[in-house]
Amino acid sequence: MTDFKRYTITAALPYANGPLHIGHIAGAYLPADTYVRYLRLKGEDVAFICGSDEHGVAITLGARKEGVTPRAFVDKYHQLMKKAFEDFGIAFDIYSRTSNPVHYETAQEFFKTIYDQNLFIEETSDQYYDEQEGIFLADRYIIGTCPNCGNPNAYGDQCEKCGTSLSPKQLINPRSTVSGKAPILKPTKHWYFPLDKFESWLKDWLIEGHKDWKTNVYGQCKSWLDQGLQPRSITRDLDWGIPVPLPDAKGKVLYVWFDAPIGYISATKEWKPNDWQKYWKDPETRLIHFIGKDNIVFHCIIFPSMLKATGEYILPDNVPANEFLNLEGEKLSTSRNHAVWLHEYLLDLPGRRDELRYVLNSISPETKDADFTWKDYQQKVNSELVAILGNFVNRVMVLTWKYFDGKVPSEHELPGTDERRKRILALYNQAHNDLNKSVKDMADAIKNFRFREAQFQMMNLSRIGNKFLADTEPWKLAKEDMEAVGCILNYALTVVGNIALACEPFLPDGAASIRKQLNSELLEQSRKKFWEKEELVHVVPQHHQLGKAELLYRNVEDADMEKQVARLKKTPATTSAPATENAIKPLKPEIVFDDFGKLDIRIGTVVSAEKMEKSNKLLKLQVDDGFGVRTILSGIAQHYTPEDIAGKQVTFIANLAPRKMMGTESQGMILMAEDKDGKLRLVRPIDDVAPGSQVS
Ligand code: B3M
Ligand code: ZN
Repeated sequence: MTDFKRYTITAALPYANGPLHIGHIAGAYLPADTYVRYLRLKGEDVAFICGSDEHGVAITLGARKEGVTPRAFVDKYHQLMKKAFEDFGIAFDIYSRTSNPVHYETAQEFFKTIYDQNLFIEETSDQYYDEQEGIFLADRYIIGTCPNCGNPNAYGDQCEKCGTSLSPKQLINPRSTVSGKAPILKPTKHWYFPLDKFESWLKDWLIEGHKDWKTNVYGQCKSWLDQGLQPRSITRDLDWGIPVPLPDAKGKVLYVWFDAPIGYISATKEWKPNDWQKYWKDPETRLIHFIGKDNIVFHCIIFPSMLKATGEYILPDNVPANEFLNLEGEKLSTSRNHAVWLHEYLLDLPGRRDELRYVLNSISPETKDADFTWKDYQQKVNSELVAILGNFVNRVMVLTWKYFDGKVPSEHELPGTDERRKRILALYNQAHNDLNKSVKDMADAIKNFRFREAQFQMMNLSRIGNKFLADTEPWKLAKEDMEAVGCILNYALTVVGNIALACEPFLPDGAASIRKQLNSELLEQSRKKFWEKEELVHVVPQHHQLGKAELLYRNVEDADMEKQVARLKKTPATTSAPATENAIKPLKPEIVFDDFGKLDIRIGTVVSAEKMEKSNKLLKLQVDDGFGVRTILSGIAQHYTPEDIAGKQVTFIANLAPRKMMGTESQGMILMAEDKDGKLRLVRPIDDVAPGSQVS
């Protein structure tokens, strides 16, 4: 990694059209916050920027639904989100909003800078217009049938079912979402940003220059660029938004996706009015955008082109976008109230912020969509946070109080050569090596935006600590060798101190509690050294008086979880599910032919099938693959009996790395189609073919 002088870290500006839920947190804010905490601990100069996105049709439509003005609407949700972020402890340097005057100025200036270079295309064209309401119908004001997948309720800017980005004219049978009427066409003037002119530059900068980006991000960008870019309209006929700063543009405002990312810059200005430029204009500043996957093109293609067009700003060095989080096996949905709302969580489960951070980090949708369940939450808290980390810290504290009145025992080499002491020394050496390795791995994972892995390595410190105690058994030595007990606990306290340092980016409340218990100023002083050297540091001086032991984490009770699950089942009376939602999953990002070519898909004949012992999901199949018979385990026991499937032809992936499940190796994967109600059905040829036939 190149050395940078400072960091500008942004997290997507959430629309001020509803409260925050755990999907938002897992997607952008928690990874950003964890990363920023890490940078600050290292002593880096960081600007951590966010704010509410208050423009666009998401706002005007929401306000209309609630029967209030857009201004009142964004005021309400801005306050709600700001407070929830604060209460949850997301440590932004500033949480601004795009209706601020400084943002209006900044966005208009930005527009003018590009306009003055004659880059925009000005064009009058026919656009859909709702005669009854007297408004032009852009983006979400218009719905119709998606030309790509046939979804009858695709929006004018995007089909949410297949993910295709659309323009209103592509919709079949368009109608206004306001009046429900079919629109007429009416001429109107707009300004277009010539994305096509940036295509070859983007190929150089992004496709050639940023192969280091996450594959989900890089792949989406590549597929956009492969399809070729077109000019994009950056203005709208709306009465809510930032006026286009030109004399002949009455009634026109900037398109929300033009102004919103500029909001990062305006927020920085608001934070540091006299010193903001270095965070945006100095090439030694590293700009990183944390976002969810639905914002990738805007942050990787459109905004960088806008920045480039001005010639004044630095470009993002990385955009570690996350995939989506589901809840209890279903898509999170605001309209169906299928969500865990952050402000409600904080009210219902007070004093438990670390738990949510921990669970969301450990299932972070970094490479694929992930699922949050309350059962898993309880399990992770009780058997990991409480039983591993909390338990280790507590044991060490309690033992030190018991044997040494809470004073750190003397620090000395363990003298003597008898077998027992030699064994303790060997265990100490082993633990020390393992701990240092975990610290290194943790830091490496953070640097590469792999927070799941990083948190796992952080937890390893407690795992290793627990093992060290279990192996050395200081409580058994207490009668005969107090010197050895002292050595063991002295080292265990060092581990506790280093855990306090290591867990700060992930579990800030737990870290504060350990600091209080250890009561050592050295902890604060060693922070930077720990994160710079990425190895254990000296943190608890001998004879130092510890604070009182307190429990770090508490078990989550069944009753707490039941209450949360019951909450989910309640659908609010005011809203009903819109017609656009159904069980068909959105299309995955486009792939190239080579990606497909890597799969070896074949037809085989099931020679025999049986239930796997002790599993109610798996069937064990013997499949004739043309070369011989291979064993494939398939999770279809609830959908087919062994008799149903024996003798049938199946489609399977023949070159998937073998995987062991319940002690048996599975040599491939049977392909299934999942019905709307979750039922699995075999995929197989209409006519029998020879076993081993390749599917292409
Ligand atoms: N408000 C979209 C979203 O919330 C949008 C992000 C803007 S980031 C500049 O998904
Ligand atoms: Zn579609």
